[in-house]
Amino acid sequence: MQNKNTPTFTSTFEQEVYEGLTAFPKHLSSKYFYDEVGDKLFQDIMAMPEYYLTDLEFNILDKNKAEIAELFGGNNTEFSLFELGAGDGKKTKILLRYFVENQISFDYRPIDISQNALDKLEESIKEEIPDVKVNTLQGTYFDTLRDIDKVNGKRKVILFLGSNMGNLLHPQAVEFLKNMRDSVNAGDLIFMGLDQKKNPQTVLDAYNDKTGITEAFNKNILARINKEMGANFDLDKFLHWEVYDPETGTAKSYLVSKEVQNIRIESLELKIRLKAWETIHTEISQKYDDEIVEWLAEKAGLKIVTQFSDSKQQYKNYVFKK
Ligand code: AVJ
Repeated sequence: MQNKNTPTFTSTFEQEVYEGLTAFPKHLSSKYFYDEVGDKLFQDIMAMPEYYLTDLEFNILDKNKAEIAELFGGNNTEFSLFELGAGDGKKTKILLRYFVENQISFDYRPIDISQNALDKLEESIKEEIPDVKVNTLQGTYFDTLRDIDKVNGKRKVILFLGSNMGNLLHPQAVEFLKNMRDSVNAGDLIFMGLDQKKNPQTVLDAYNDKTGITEAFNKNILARINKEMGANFDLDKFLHWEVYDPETGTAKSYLVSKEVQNIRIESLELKIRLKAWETIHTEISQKYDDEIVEWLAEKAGLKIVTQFSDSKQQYKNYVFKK
């Protein structure tokens, strides 16, 4: 509902910023971390020693590529490999390369909201693994997932790597998995990376690096609001604050205002006041265990086919079917 004080929004980003910053407590969605600067910062995060997730998943894929290839279809079943939010495809390329070298029949269909990211990915695959048939699909996961259902014939395998589902609260994750379930047929597979509960210090360090890369990443949402909505956030007046609850497995990121601040957001015609030490919640990064994953899968009507893990069970790739 719109009253005379709410401006007309020109994007969901604007609408969600308005709603999040006029709510109590304040919040902003981590999906808005990612513009060109944010993408670059996330690349830097993946390269940090503290951010263990990327290396663990890379090694799990590398170690198990033969078994994964067999599971996806081997030399008998032709399949389409879809990927949600492929990024630079560094991890996926391990599989793509192995599939090509072993004459496995498949095509690769990365899905991303950013056409620019897809173009870069396609170009790099054409250069590094030219034998891969690539078809990029631009759009949001959910809309595109629905479109996936229109692709008939071949078996569908959906990749969702990097513990990206961890940005969702459990009820949202169940909705997400239900959407996945609705976009696959019997015999199709969903291959998903989910970071596991572990030493809480290890988790905390991954989201609180001393070099300040994660801090810059978290604050990039304010930088975007400054740039795109004519706001005047002073990034230095916020602390990057990370907490991890080892009971629930939820890591939460905040921006904490170090002093009283009056902020103007021009295109929203909005003025907000932050008290000293007031928080803006920006992200959750959920850590899982088998019980949580089994519960989520069950609620979404999915079955766990198998799982792959590192030797210390710090990260897992689960395979689901309908
Ligand atoms: C891309 C959502 C998996 O939550 O671990 C990295 C994003 N945030 N450092 C994560 C992120 C802070 C990342 N995901």
